[in-house]
Amino acid sequence: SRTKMGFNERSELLETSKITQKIFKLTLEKKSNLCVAVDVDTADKLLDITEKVGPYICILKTHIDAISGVTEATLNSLKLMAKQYNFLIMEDRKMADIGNTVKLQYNKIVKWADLVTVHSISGGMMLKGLQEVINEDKDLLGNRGVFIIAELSCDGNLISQQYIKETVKISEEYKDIVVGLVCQSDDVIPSPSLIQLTPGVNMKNSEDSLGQKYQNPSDVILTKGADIAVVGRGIVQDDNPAEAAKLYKEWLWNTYIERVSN
Ligand code: 6AU
Repeated sequence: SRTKMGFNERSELLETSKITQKIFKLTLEKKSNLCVAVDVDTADKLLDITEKVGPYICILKTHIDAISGVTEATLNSLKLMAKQYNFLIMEDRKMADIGNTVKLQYNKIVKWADLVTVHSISGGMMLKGLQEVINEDKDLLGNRGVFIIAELSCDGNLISQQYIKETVKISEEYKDIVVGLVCQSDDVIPSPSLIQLTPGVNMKNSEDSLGQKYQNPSDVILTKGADIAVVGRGIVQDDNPAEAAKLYKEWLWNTYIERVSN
């Protein structure tokens, strides 16, 4: 099964896309399957936290539209740090409009973010819009990818089993740009060539006041089947984000090693 296979073996599958291979390779080089959600409110904090967690992560996840004072220079610094510390940048925009609108939005994001999240609510034509943006520039081909939201971690969300099934179908139709699914259970991902990204991870809390549900790193890798785990406030709001990132990174990676060696 997918969860028993190592990232090495999965990256060598014929159907694994170039950008997915790049992610697998990076996790193995850094021994990190930690994605940090830098959910802060100013550009200064974004760069400060990124500098601290950079060495421990495979993906830096942003909600850039929630951050004040972000300029071209901020994005350039972010890109420089991504190079320096060897991680990818994902803008968690959760795009959800018609193909043409998504294309306009993505034209801006594609310049600085390696990865982007989308909802599948609009169907396959939205993915086609993104594909067109990527195909227009040969430097982007193989260097850009999409995670599709198949499940949400919060209480009361409206996603149904049917919606999940249809989402999985779309992910298989656009394999050259879809690197994986954002989901909460180990039976959603249809193929070992796709990556399971799972948020809702915290060592100290089991929920927040707005319906977010948390599990610890072991549970999320072993029970939920996450390949890469997303940690936000558990790291960003810690007194020592670098130390916290290191702790999460080691716990998550050791659990992944345990999972694939049994
Ligand atoms: O660890 P937290 O709760 O501070 O942050 C979790 C991060 C946030 C959410 O926008 C995001 O993960 N997220 C997502 C993603 C990654 O798409 C999906 C989901 O179901 N739940 C969730 O929390 O930046």
